[in-house]
Amino acid sequence: MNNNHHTPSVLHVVNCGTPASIINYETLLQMLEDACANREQQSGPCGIFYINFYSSYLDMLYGEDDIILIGKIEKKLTSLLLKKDVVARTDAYSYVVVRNDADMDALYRLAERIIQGFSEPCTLNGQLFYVYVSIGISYYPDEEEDVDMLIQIAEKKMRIAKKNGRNLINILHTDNPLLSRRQMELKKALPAAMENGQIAFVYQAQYSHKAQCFTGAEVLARWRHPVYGEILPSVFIPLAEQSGMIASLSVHAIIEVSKTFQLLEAENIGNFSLSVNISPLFLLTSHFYTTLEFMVEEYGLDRYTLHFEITEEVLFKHTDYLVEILHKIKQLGIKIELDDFGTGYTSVKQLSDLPLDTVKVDRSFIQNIHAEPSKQNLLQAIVEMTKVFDIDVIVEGVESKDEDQAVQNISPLTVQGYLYAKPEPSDALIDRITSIPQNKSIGKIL
Ligand code: G
Ligand code: MN
Repeated sequence: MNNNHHTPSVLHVVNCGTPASIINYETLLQMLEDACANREQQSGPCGIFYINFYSSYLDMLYGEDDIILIGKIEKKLTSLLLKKDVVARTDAYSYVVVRNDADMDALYRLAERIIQGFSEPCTLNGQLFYVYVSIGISYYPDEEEDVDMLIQIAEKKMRIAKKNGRNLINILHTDNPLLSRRQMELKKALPAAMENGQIAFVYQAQYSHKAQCFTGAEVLARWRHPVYGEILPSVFIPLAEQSGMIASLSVHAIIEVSKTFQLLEAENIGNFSLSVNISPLFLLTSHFYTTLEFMVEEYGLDRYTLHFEITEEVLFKHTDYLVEILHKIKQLGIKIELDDFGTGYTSVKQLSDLPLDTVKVDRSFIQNIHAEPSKQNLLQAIVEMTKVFDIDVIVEGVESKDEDQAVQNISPLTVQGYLYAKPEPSDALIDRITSIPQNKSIGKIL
């Protein structure tokens, strides 16, 4: 490779297989080394995942069975990755995956996707068993610039995760010995935190360019921990999901939201939507619907514009059951928003089959959209496609006026992002929306 490189601003390790295909480990190392050497400046870190699979059933496997199981694991793993990801096997049940240009949240989400992907039991020779996943992630260039070291760090983190239990992700620095202890501590503290009000809910207003006022808000959970300070949902939601707390957290959010609806009503603001993120793990439990039905009745939620946000991830796996449950949710008067749209695998067929009201276009499509025609084209295509199915579009993560203008040039969409409002307590939300005359009149019309 010559030295006059005009490499893109991201670490450019690209695999051309479809979807992700497993390559030789030596080749992966070489690709990674070349990419590190040729990198000019970064726009997002690159994540190196060290993934180990484990099952107590492994000890019972002989010859062919071993190969069959590895085949199954690889098929599943590659189906969860993107075409651009690079993946290689390092030993019997371990793999290295390289994901480019992704922020920490996105890396964490990918790790979660992998863990969720392997949460279904596996069958072999008429036996049913679970394969557990331990993941360590190191990231370039923040953590280390040397390829061997990056892989070693990821492996070390994976080992810590594996030692601490099953299906755990370790993304923090290894030199932080409190990491896993802290995760465990948070997991244990979660039930009490919910009871004593440490988990609070904030609201991020959404501005409609068409109505020229705020027409809704997304509800986001925050954990204000007395020792660790603010803990982000990306950290504690997975812990809640792992420890079976997710249903009660969602119930808690819905009850909070019903109180905020009452506050809005008192201010004469009607037709203002509040969107609650619903974890797929809660949605898919057998008690989900009865719990929801009870709450709608108890809190009179059918009077309000309640929305549920579900992630694309969930559609990917359980479509038949989901279509049914989503229809039932809608019959209760709740609208459905598809969150992080564009990052997953939603097909056009799913858009037409599912009773969706809104798609929320992921922030990654909006970042720098004014300077990237390909992103403008994508958004344009999404707007046109969703129109066919009578689905609304909310654009997430608008941070600058340029981005906002570029979005508006395509269509007068509803936008959510720091440019308009940050997540804030309900009283601040109400101050914000009542300061706009149109919002007041919306209330009066109703
Ligand atoms: O995946 P979901 O859409 O539920 O995530 C919403 C998250 O995005 C929240 O944690 C919120 O704080 C964050 N967020 C909202 N608007 C912006 C924005 O304009 N920029 C960035 N970087 N994050 C945002
Ligand atoms: Mn959301």
